[in-house]
Amino acid sequence: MPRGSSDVTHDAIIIGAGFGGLYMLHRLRDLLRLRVELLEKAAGIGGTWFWNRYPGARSDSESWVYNFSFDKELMKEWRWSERYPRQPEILAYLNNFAERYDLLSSISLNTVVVSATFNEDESYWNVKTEDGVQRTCRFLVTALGVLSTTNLPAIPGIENFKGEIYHTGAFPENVTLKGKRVGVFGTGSSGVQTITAVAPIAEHLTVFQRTPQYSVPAKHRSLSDEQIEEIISRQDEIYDEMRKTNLAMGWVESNVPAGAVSQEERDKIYQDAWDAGGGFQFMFKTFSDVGTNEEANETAASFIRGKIAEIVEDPDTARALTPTGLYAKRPLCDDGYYAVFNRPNVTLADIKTHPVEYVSSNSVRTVDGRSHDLDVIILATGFDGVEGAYVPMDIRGRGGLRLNEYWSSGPLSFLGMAISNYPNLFMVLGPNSPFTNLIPSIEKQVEWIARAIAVINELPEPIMEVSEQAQADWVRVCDEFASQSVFQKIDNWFFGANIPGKTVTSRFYFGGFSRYNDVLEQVESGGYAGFVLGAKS
Ligand code: FAD
Ligand code: NA7
Repeated sequence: MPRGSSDVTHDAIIIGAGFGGLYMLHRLRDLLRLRVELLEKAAGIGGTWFWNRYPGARSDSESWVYNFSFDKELMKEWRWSERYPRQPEILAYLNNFAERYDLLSSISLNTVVVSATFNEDESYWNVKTEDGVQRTCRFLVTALGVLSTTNLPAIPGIENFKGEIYHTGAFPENVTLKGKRVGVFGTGSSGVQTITAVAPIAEHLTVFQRTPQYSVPAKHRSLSDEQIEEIISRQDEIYDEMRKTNLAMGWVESNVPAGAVSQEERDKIYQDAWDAGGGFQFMFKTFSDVGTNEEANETAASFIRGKIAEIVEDPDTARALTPTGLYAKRPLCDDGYYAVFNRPNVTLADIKTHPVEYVSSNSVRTVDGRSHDLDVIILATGFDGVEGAYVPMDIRGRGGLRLNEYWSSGPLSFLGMAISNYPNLFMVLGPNSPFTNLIPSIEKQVEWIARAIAVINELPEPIMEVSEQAQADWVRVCDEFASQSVFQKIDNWFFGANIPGKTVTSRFYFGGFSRYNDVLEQVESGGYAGFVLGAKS
């Protein structure tokens, strides 16, 4: 039993029941034997995979690396049915995980955390929920997700719309779109998946496109029993190899620059990647510098542009669908996205050229005088990413310092897990966490935090806080890696550029999974270098 535990209602409180929070609960409750409660605002567990029930929703990390690797038995037992798992299957996986470890008994659903205040005299956190209940804890772990606050943009007159209206990131169950006139705003990853799935069932689909996207085939396929057995037999190998990579995707990134081969050879490599499927593979497994060098990037971009011209039959539609700039948004993959626009029941409304004039009770009118009659509007307009879920919460650290103020020029963290002035607060996937397939990074962080908490609990004064210097150094490292990436050269949610008024700055560590793990090990083996341990102030 940790010292001081009798003074507080809980040893630890975790917020968020996605991959991060669920695993954290298991580590702290079952391995460290702490008194823990997990608070989740949704009516069910699953995080992203609870909320994103839109048609076509799935991961584009491959299923066999989009799961927990710490439980080798579970990895052998769970049989993913497809290469890229669909939302219901990921949700089923997480429900199974929660049942396996009896996690639900320690989770309070429909519980929104509204504030958390650090008591400096007694070194505990006071956590308040919307229903007015207060809990106190030594350790507060936020696992709020990087994509859990929906972006509802100001589309003129949208409040007039009398039909159904949904955001992909808060999509209800059992929505019927068959035979309806559906409009989709947004052509990012969620939009492309939604559009491709809705086109065959809607009476009519109108796609309101602001920025055209580069997308490559996903090449979805189901996994045969033999393939599943083969993957299971190679799990250790896959995860060992993953530790040497940047993206933790379960394959090795290319180390050959695009300029090192002839155009003929280059096009063959792009064609092979197009045939094999996968957005991240197309950007990172083909050549080493598509994500960093503008000339190399253009070779990939022009290859995709050529494909759009081949696929889309109507030249005006093809032109409107073709991006002209860098291939530098999150790489997308799809199930026949561009071909959707050859269907007679699909219209592309290019709202960059002809913006929305207003939305009426049953239609969207654009400035070229066209009126698009709709029964349903789907907003695939993205998220207030990374720290977006922290904003509505009133989190106060030392001296009552409000996190929203502390982060007013952009979020600060050390390793994406700790914030100076906020002792004993740990974040899973906080700002400036690694840009990877996220489950391996979540696992690393959860395990690191759990070991840190075990160490803190042995201290005479059980408290740990990162220094401002270590935090500033980490932010600088993140800035340096980001400046090498093409992602920073266009408007991107990774940097906060999708939300009007949000500070555009680094929000991910682009130094890679392997290097990140090395840093975590160094900090830990160096006695938590960069942290102050056991000092109240
Ligand atoms: P989340 O799953 O987002 O869980 C956070 C939880 O915190 C939510 O349930 C939320 O309700 C809760 N919460 C937030 N604020 C409060 C509060 N104040 N009080 C109580 N509860 C609160 N990642 C990949 O690596 N590969 C992919 O292919 C991929 N595909 C994606 C596709 C979509 C459509 C989306 C939206 C995301 C995708 N992601 C992908 C990212 C995905 O979010 C992560 O992989 C992972 O699921 C995040 O888990 P998490 O536990 O960190 O957060
Ligand atoms: P994204 O990638 O942020 O995409 C949002 C889309 O919505 C994008 O096409 C935006 O156009 C569009 N958008 C945003 N605001 C508007 C308005 N006001 N009008 C029209 N269109 C708008 O979000 P996703 O959900 O697709 O993907 C986020 C992550 O979730 C993704 O990386 C995956 O990991 C899963 P823009 O490009 O800004 O012009």
